[in-house]
Amino acid sequence: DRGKEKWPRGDEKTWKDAMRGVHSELPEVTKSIVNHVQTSLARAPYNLDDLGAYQAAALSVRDNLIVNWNSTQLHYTRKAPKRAYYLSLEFLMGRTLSNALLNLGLQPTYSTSLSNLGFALEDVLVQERDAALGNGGLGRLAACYLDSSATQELPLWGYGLRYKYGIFQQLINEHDGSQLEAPDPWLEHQNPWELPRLDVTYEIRFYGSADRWGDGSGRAVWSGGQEVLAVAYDVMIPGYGTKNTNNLRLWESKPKRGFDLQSFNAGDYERAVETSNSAAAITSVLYPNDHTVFGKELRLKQQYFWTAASLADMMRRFKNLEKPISEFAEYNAIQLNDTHPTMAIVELMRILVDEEEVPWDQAWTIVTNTFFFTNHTVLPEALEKWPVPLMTHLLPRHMQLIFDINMLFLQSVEKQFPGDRERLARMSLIEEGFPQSIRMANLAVIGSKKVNGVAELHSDLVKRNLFPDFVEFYGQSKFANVTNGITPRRWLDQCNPALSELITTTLNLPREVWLKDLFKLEGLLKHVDDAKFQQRWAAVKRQNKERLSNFVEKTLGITVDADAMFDVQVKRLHEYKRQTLNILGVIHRYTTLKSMTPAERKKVVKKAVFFAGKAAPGYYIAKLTIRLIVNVARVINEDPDTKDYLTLFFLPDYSVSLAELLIPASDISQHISTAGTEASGTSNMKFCLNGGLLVGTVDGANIEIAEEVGEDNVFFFGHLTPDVEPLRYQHTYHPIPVEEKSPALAAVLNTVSSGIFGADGIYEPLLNTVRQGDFYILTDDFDSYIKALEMVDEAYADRTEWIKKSIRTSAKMGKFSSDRAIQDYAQEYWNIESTKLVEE
Ligand code: B1H
Repeated sequence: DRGKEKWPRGDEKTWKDAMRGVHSELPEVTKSIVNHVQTSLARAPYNLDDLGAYQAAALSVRDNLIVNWNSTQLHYTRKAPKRAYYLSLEFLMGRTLSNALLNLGLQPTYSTSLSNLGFALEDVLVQERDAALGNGGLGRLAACYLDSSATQELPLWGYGLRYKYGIFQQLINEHDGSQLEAPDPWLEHQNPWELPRLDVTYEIRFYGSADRWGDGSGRAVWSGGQEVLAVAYDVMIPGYGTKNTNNLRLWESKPKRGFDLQSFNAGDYERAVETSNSAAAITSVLYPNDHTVFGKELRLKQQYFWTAASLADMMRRFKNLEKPISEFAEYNAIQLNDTHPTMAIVELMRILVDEEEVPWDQAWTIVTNTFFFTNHTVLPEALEKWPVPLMTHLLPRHMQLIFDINMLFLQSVEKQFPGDRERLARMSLIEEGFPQSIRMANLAVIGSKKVNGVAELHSDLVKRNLFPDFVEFYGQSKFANVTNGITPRRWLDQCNPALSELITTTLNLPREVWLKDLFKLEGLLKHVDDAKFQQRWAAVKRQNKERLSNFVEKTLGITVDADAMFDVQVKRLHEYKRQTLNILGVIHRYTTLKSMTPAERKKVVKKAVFFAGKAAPGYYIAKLTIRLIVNVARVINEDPDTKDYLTLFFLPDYSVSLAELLIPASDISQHISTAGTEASGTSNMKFCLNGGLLVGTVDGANIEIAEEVGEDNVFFFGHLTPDVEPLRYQHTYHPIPVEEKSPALAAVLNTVSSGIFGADGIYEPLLNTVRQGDFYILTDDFDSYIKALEMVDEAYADRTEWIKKSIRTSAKMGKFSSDRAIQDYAQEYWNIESTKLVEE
């Protein structure tokens, strides 16, 4: 409604002075915002709404970023340090304006200026759409690493794709509670944070034929086929408390000019238009299948298009240094974010061997000194394998190179382990079958200098279960660990300003200090017994719970009691993450409450349970889980016997912005994957940093969190990783009925089957994943899960003890800053150094 108010919305004199240019007393920022309203937006200040105010403020902030960005790039060019490149198919950036304001130290200025013009900064900030070019943890990790490397003044660029459509928007069908997907046209209202570089383009070839020189050099000529243009868009990445502003370069595909001429000349207009559509299709949409790969041609096209453009760009930059090609790896380190960019290894070989005429062995040495590979999952369905016929058709020269790389590699294996044919078959880049396929993980391992997992346990499993042969072949030292991290700028200061303020006053340190050195949080420990501080700490949590309650009331129309314990599980829907275990636990709590007398119920801790997360559009079981959650919520929230004690919410369309609202409001969050399946998890770190406690399995980074905060501050349950395989074996070959293993769980399954959350057996396929096979061992973990939740209730009943746990947890999160993680990569892997932009 405020948007419809007539001009002047703020202080009339401020607007008029700014417009007339009689404004010596006005802050520059006010002038700049008004100027952008009038010129860039071509709008009169009359009827300017919050969206207009956002756009003008963003453009004005962008002016500052551009200056810093330009100086930083010039500084890097002049200094010519070794650079690192982070190749990721996903960058889940979220909103930018609030982050840019924080990093530039301009938040107070813009807040005042906007307020003089009649706008509240917080209303303006929420106008921005999330940049959601990612699925989940892997993409958000890339975004946190960009923030940290700019903050640490490291010469690092990100390379990705500029998808026209990011992750789909999730809607919930009002009728049956199921997930619906809608496109995410995030670029609809122009994106002020990117700089189109229409002059930075590369031609990327597909198809055609590859002819070997036949001189024994291994060289070939690749020609014909189809060429597509890659156009650069640069996203500015400001560091916190520094002028250094790094770059994220995203490629957009478009048809090459004259590319369709042949078809036009042949009079086949329709075909010409069709091909040009197919060029644009490459960067049209982000694949929404977190953890699952399908071997689609378009996905391989995306991967090659992106890695080829990025390498061409790096090569051009390197050539400007006028160094011999043999020094490539002394100036460039390339981090592969999972196997998705593995084609970069082959493409660099192609450039070196075919174009630069570097002898094969020397080229391979350069390649294996340039690349570093991070694995993010041990789930077999996420291990990329491309069919040989597809690769041969789409990238014939690369297929030859892969065969050559493989042959030489297997020869070296044979030399070390003579006559071990099974070993050769396991280690080969080619998996036999009909058709044969290419094991991208094996290629990433042999083409990289180092391989790392993302938490201690995970890195161990990578060595033991994924690549044991390669560990034997190369030795232990090629395989290492870098535990993931999160940026405390977004995940504390921005999303929880009240807590940030309290920490600053309590530590008696400028926030610039502890936000750059998160270990400083340990200083909170000496205040843990201070009753005043405890009260303030609790008040901040309470305020954040109310903020979330207001949001839920606005979006779902249901009121939430902020006195209740807020229990949150938010992440992609996946069987291994076991949202099913959680919802079955909720039903157990519900039936238990139902069986109590009113007097007994009054003694139970009140609880509000929140779920959010997207399911891959083709993942039937995950979608069925959402449906169950939504329909259980509809029953529970209406039940007069229980609704004062237990409520349940599925918040649609989980996003970075929604996480920023949910995480600070959580008392307890759930990270309950089957042991050994969640590589790290990063939201666990975010919840703890914001003073939420954690109930979880002994998995991923949960383990290291417990090491930091002490096991008495974490609610662990469930079987350990070494138990899982034998239990699965038992489920397959000697199944024990659920009724015997866990009568409580059997009762819950029967409740769902009885139809009170929807009849006609719609949930049977989901229930059967537990009753039969039970790959994720819910029956084995259910009882200890329920016990852990009882312990949570007990602990929560003692408010003071709980608050102390909360303070202790937050105080020990230093290790999980992405600043620590990125320093680890910079020093132990990339060998790059900070280079501060100094004022001219
Ligand atoms: C993670 C993925 C992933 N691991 C394939 N693997 C994808 C794999 O579209 N694809 O093909 C997309 C994503 N994502 C996550 O990475 C892990 O599950 C988390 O445990 C981890 O915290 C995160 C960051 O390392």
